[in-house]
This record gives sequence, C-alpha cells and structure tokens, in this order.
Amino acid sequence: KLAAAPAEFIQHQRANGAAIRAELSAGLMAPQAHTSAKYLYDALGSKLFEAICELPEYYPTRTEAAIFDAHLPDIAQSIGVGATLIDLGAGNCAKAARLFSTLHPVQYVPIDISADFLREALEQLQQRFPHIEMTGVGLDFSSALDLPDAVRHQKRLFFYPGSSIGNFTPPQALAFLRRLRAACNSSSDGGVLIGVDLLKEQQILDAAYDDALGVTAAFNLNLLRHLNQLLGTDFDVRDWRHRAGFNAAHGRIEMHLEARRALTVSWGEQRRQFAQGERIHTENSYKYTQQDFVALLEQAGFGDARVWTDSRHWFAVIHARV
Ligand code: AVI
Repeated sequence: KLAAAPAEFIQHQRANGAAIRAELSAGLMAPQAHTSAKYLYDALGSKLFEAICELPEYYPTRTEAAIFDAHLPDIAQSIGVGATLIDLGAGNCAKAARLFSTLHPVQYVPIDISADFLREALEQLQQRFPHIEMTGVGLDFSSALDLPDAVRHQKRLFFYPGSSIGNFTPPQALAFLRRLRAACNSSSDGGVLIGVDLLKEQQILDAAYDDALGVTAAFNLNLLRHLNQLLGTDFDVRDWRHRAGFNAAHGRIEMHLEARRALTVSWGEQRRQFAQGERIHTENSYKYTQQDFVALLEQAGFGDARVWTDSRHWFAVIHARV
C-alpha cells in the first residue's frame, strides 16, 4: 500500500476584511436588505448544509447521486479518462470521490470558500487515493478563478455539481460559465460536468427549502451568527424566522430571514431598524428547464452538451465541451 504524501493546500488571500464589511453593510442598509448566499458557509454553515443533503425533502443531492450511479460509465465515456478534475465548491469532496474509480483523474483540485472544512476533508481523501495528485485551494471562486500553477494545462474538467450554479442569477451564471470556458484553454479538450436543478411542481420545491425538522431554518439563521462575527452586528438569532418559497415570476426559490418583532441592529457606527415582518433576502436558488440551461451553456461557448436525468426529470447532469 502506498503511503500518501500530504495533499498540497493553497490558501488564497482571503478577501479583504474591509471590502467584505463594506459589501455586507451596503446590503443590510439597502431598502430591501440582502446578503450574498456565500456568507451562509462558515464552518457550521457547511456542516448544516451537509445535514440538509440528508433530509428527505431535499431531493437534489439524492437525485443527482442516483443519476451518477445509473449513468457513470456513459458519463465517463463522454468525458474520457485522464482529466484534471477541478471541483468547484468541493465541500467534503464526497461527490467527486465517487467518480474517481471510473473517471481516473490524474489530478484533483478541490476549491472551496470554507477552507478549513475543505482542508480536513482533503487530508482524509488523499490517504484513500494516494495515487491521485491533490491540490486543495481555499478560494472564493465566485469573484476570481485563480487556479494554482500546479494545474496542468491539458484537459481541465470543471466539476460543478449540486446545482450551485442556481445560486447565481442567470446573467451571473452566464458570466461565470464564460470564465470557466476561458479557463479551459481552447487547445485542450476540457469541459464542464454540471448539476442543474430543474423546474418542477411548486410544492416539492417549497418543501425542499422549508423542511419539517428545521435544518434549513438553522442553516439560514446561522448566517446571522456569521454576520455577527464578520461585521460585528448584534443580531439575536431568536428574533428572526426562516422563510423560504418559490417565486414563480423569477423561477427561483428565495430564502429570507424575517424579523419576529420591531428591532434595531447595530454595528460599528451604523444601525438599521427592521419593522416586525421585515425581511433580509439571503439566497436565491434558480431552477431551469433542460433546454434553457443547455442554451446558457451554448451562449457561454460550450457545445456538444450531453444530458442525463432521472425518471421524474427533477434534476439534470450535463457534460459540455469547449
Ligand atoms: C448549495 N445550493 C445549491 C443549495 C441550494 O439548493 O440552492 C443551498 C441551499 N439552500 C437551502 N437549502 C440548500
């Protein structure tokens, strides 16, 4: 048995604290208060998201896994072996790890904003797969896609599962896919392997984001603790309530936090009053039709899309090439 060398880990400079605070302050002071969904993922937020993926109501993770289970040989054939697998928002790396034995990547590059969480997962994974070269990257890839020098310039496969693309607005998603397309290198045969949540009956969508056990509520409310840490706000989690539901006009689930009573939140020199029932918009999760998403990939410069879906057409896994 090979003894694994420790996986390399690169921590990109964390975004400047002052810039983060300015962005968060501006969002909280806006007439419709809002925060970017990426702030849901501190160490506890990442763990709560893992728990969400186990919930009976949260079908995306399970449905996507079943698509991979049913079609992995076909998916691997479409991709070809020997790629550098760049895992965007890798979290605990479990989804990519399930592909290793069929896809045989030569190199694995997981990237996540939640760096400590990723580092721990990667150390264990490198022990299990000593023959795959692994370089973890702690990075907010939504603002810049700085790939480490160690990433080979041959075939790059960007793996973006879980329908995280849905947490961008469609114009942001297009810009992001264009950046991936540019990072594929035109001379190589790179591509994307992406999971997309499809439009479906509203009841199913609503339940997935407002589960009976209240795990999604805890995930959403944990944002307030993270804001207290990042910005020095004095949010009391008990003053707020989780709200989530499908907005048909926009084709998206919206998550909000709603004030249970009239209150004032203070940080630094700033304060913001919230009336009872007033909300902070904390996340969007866009749902697509298969056709619309393939069109978006084409607009971004990817082609030759192959789509695998489940029998209920709830979720799609798509491989597209440069
Ligand atoms: C990570 N992302 C794809 C999840 C979603 O479904 O939009 C985040 C999430 N929010 C609430 N539940 C899960």
